[in-house]
Amino acid sequence: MTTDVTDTGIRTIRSGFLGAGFMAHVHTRAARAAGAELAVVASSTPDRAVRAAAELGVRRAAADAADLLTDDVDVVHVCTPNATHAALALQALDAGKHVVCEKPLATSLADAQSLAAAAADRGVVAAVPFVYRYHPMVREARARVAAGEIGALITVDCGYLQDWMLLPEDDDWRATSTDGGPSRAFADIGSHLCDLLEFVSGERIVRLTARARTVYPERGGHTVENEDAVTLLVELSSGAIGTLLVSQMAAGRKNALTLELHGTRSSLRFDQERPEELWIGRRDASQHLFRDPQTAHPGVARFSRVPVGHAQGYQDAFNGFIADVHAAIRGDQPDGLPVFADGVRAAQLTEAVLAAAAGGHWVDVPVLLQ
Ligand code: SOE
Repeated sequence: MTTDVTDTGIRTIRSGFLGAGFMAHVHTRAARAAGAELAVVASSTPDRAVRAAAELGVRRAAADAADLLTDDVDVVHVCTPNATHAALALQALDAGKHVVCEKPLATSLADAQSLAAAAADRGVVAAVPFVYRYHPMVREARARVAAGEIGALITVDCGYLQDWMLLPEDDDWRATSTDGGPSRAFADIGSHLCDLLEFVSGERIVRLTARARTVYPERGGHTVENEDAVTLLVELSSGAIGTLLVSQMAAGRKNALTLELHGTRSSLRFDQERPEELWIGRRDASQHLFRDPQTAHPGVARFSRVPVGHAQGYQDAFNGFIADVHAAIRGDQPDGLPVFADGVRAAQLTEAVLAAAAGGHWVDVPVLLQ
C-alpha cells in the first residue's frame, strides 16, 4: 500500500469511493478535510464515474469496482445502494484495503456477521458511519452518563423523524426491497437512533417489541415492501424502559433525531437539529449547555472542530469520523470509532424489529459481538 511521507512525517492516505450519490459527496468532503488524496471513484456506469470524478474532485474515474480495486488505495468507501454493500465491502477486504462501509452493512444479519468476521480476519480498519457519535454534545452526554451525573437510568424517550417519503409520489431506491432491503425506516435511520442510545447510555437494548406501517403499498409503479414508520418499546440492560418513534413520513420533520434520557438525578436531551446544545433537566433548575471545549468534560474537547460560537454540524461530525478512521489506519485506537461490530449490532436490531413487528411479540436481543 501507499507510503507517501510528507515532511511532517504524516503519511498521505489514498482513498477510493464506490458510489457517486449524496453520501459519496459527504464522504469525499470528509476525506479531503482529513488530508486524504481522493484517488479514484467508480459508479454504476463508467460515464457516471467520469462525471462524479469531475464533480467530486477525484483524480481517476474507474470503469467499475474491480478496476477501482487495482488502484493502490489504502481505504475504500462503500457508498452504493444498501443491497450491494456486503459484496463490495468483501471485495475491498479481499484486495487488502481498509473499508468504510455505509449502513446497513448488509441487508441480512448473517451477511453482516460474515463481513465483520472477514474484516477481523484481515486485521484492517473496518468502520461504519454512525457519525452522530461525533457531535461534541453527544460525547458530552456520554461522559456525563458514565460519570454517574444523571444517576441510574429510569426511562428513555427517543425519536428519529424525517418527511421525505410523506407523499404517495415520493420514491427512492431505498423503498424497493431489492436495492433497499427488507427494512427501510429502521435500517436507514432507526439504526442511527439505537446506536446513539446504546453509545450514550452505555447500556444495551436487551428486549424490544415493535409495530410498523407501510402507508402506501405502491410508489413509483413498484410495490413497497419495507416500512415507512416504526414504533418500538425497549428494555435496556439496567431495566430502564423506553419508547422510540422512527418515521420518514412525519410532515415538517427533516432530520429530527432526539435522544432523551431520564435518570434518578437528572435528565439529558440531545437534538440533532440543534447539535450545539445539550439540555440538562433537573427538578429545580434545568439548563441548556452549549458546546465549549474549555468547559467540556475531559476527552470531549477534541470533538470540537470549529471555534466556540461558530455553529458546528453534520459535515463536521462526518469529518471527525473520517479523521478517526485515518488515525486508526495509522495505528491509533480512537475512542468510540463505530466499527463493523456496530454494523452487526444494527443488523441484529433490524431483524429483531422486523420479527417483533410481524409477530406482535417481544424479542430478546443478546449481544453478539463487542
Ligand atoms: C436518509 O434517510 C439519510 O441520508 C440517512 O441515510 C443517513 O444515514 C442520515 O444520516 C440522514 O438521512
